[in-house]
Amino acid sequence: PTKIYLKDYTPPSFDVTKVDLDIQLFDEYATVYSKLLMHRRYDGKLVLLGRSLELQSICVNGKSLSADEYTLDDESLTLHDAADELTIETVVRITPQTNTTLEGLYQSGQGDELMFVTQCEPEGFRKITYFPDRPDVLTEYTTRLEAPKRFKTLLANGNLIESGDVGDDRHFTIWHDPTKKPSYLFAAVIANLEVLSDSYTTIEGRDVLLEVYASAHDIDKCHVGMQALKDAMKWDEDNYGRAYDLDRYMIVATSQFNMGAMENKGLNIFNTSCVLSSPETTSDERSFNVKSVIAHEYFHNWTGNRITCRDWFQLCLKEGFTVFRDQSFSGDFRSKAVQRIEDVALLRSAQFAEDAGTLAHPVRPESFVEINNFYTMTIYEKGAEIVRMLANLLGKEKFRQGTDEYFRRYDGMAVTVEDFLSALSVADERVSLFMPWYRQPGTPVLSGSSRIDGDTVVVSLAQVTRHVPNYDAPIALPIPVDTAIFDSVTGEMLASQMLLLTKDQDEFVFDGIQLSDGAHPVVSVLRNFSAPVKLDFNYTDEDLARLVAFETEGFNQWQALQTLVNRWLFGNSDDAAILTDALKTAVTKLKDTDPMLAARLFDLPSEKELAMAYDTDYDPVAVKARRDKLKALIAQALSDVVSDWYASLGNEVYADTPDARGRRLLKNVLLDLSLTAGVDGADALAYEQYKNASCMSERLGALIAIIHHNLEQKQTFIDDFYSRFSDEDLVIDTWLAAQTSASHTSIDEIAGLMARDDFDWNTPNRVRAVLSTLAAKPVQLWSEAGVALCLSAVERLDGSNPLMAARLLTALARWQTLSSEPKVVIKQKLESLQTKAKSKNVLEFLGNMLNG
Ligand code: B3K
Ligand code: ZN
Repeated sequence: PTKIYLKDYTPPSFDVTKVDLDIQLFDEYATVYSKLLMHRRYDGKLVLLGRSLELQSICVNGKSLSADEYTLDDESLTLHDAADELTIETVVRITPQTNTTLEGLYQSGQGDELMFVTQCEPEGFRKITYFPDRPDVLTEYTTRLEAPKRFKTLLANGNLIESGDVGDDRHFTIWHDPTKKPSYLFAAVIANLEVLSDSYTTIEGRDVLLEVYASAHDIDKCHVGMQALKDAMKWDEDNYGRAYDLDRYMIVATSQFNMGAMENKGLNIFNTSCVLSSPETTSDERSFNVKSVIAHEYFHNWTGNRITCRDWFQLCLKEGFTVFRDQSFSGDFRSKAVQRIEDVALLRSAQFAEDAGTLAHPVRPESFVEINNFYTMTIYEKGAEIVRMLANLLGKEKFRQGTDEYFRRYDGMAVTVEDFLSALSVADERVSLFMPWYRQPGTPVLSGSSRIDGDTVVVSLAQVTRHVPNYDAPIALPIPVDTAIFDSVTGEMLASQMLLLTKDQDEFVFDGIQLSDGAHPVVSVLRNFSAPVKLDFNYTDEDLARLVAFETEGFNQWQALQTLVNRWLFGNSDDAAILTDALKTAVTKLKDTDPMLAARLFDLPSEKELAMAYDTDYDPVAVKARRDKLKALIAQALSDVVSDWYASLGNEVYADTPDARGRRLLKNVLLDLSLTAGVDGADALAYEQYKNASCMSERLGALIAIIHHNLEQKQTFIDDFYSRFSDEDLVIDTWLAAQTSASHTSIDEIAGLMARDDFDWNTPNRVRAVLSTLAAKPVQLWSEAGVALCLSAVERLDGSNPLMAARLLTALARWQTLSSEPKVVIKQKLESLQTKAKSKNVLEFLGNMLNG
């Protein structure tokens, strides 16, 4: 497969000033008429991109072209002699009914819920019509949709300008989008949906019609999403001064979708899993995720749509910034510390793994084979961390000054990461130091120590980043290290400062530290996880326990405990008293004031995250055993209080507040611990919680506990859950995941779940419910049968949905860290897949995995 390089970027030779589209849907195909007004900007050929299109006719300036006037291949249509101004009209036939790739225009759902939707980012528009399908070609779109009347919903971007009948059985709508946009933001929906409507008046006084479209069965699950949309609109006005710019904002829910959602201009298309929510069917975690994703897609309207990417190498320009924005938004709607804890836990378990494996790449890559393979944790989450470092370094006001400048300068343009940094530098010139963060792969390791000298505290810091093969030798990055000093006796904070390490190593001095009698300074570094690095600091265990007790910043309070946990997991001692005492004291204090943070204090790093510690001879069974042992020790140490704590949380009437969500989470954690400790009557508590559940979080928490602890009545509850929710696809996904996730569920049993009639390979949510859950269970995943199951799924999906196939394959990216015996077997399996796979997506990853 051919690689393309950032350094080869050239601007498009033609602009498209306007495009008129007419998409006519029939039972077995669709016909797409397109009229492009094009205008030459530079010398060069006129190339339109197209894939899987059947060209029926082409006219230039009203004259039909003969075959020798253009060249056609699988990917493009090239005009031999293009004038400087021209109108190109094409007619193509496509077959959305058989398009299983979920890119371009495709069929989703079945029966009453059958619909046709588009997914164009990054290169799906070329599967609809011939077009210069690249993000730096911005165009004004008018779209006519025509379909049988049984599809009552016909939507496209922008404003509805006309609708009517075509004969007795068919009808049409015409939409005009006044904002110029890249083709990847085009969207169309042909469906039979209900709509939930509302309105929002922007700070600029524009009345916006808000619509969420879903099937009749799901329309009552759209209220959480609608509220999230209104909250996001207000938040972007308050925090970034950004108001919405059209008269209409639509969200459409669809059940077959490759990712979470898509920010098409004025017409977002959402995976049902990221928009539907009701207390009975949706856990608190999923419901909060709905809010974050709705906000994310809304925020793209400014960071992505109005200011877009010049080329796909700049993907982090829109994704990193938008993730940072949605994280900040979400943190304003619950405990900020918990928000940060979750974001960091994801970064560590998924992005650090990427950076440590064969698929490591920079936040702004310099080459790729298949751009769809680069919608990664690195681009999104590490991209967000870079923006966060800048935001923290600049402080609220200066960061706002910088983003205002960014929006002022580049509105309506397709730009680069350099442009972004250059706008922010207006507020603080240190911004430009951060460019290497975008270029250099690998996670820096920050090590440090502190020492005291009279009333002076000296903090020494040093950094090192692994040399990722095929990249330049790593250089020192600017690392902001938010640091505070506490008095070990009183717990009082004596000093705090954002240090900026810009060299390989450096020392930072805090003068005039006034300690109380007999006290020593307790240094707390990397507060709020101020940089995406691995930290190794010379804390004593006793000082970590002190930080658990008195660190005022919730993230580092949690982190202090996590550091004790990690030390225990990688140490030889069986004594966990210092850790369990600190945990018990902190939870006692927090469980009433911040129950969600209290619940998170019980976190143990996931098995996947622990795997990161091994570059060779990784033994998943030993890692899991050590982790299970710690969990048992914690449960034992708290067994005298867990039942009381659980009881004190009582049975509440359902409420959707951060506090109530926190108490539900804490209840589930305590239930799990009671079962781990073997507390008398814990089984009965689980059964009771299931039966009396006021909402999905309580019911699912109980179900998971019942399954994971293999309780006697397990099957009864599994069956009950299934029959209660058999017509709720998303809940059945959860049901499959709950069973797959138990450590005692074998690969055979997992294969059994995949052999069920309702297991549908064309529905990514269903496939992920099982296989992404398996990916989080290293012991089974890395068994010979686990690898075989995973690779057979990749092979099967390689033809029908290469995006999903490649995504599943990433679960095996760190295969080289295993010991030599399994490695030999896996290598053979990967090589054998390499001879059979067809898609660029899978082949690019296999190439990296085998040679990287
Ligand atoms: N921009 C889309 C992702 C498109 C992925 C294409 N394979 C969703 C988002 O990040 O908001
Ligand atoms: Zn995004």
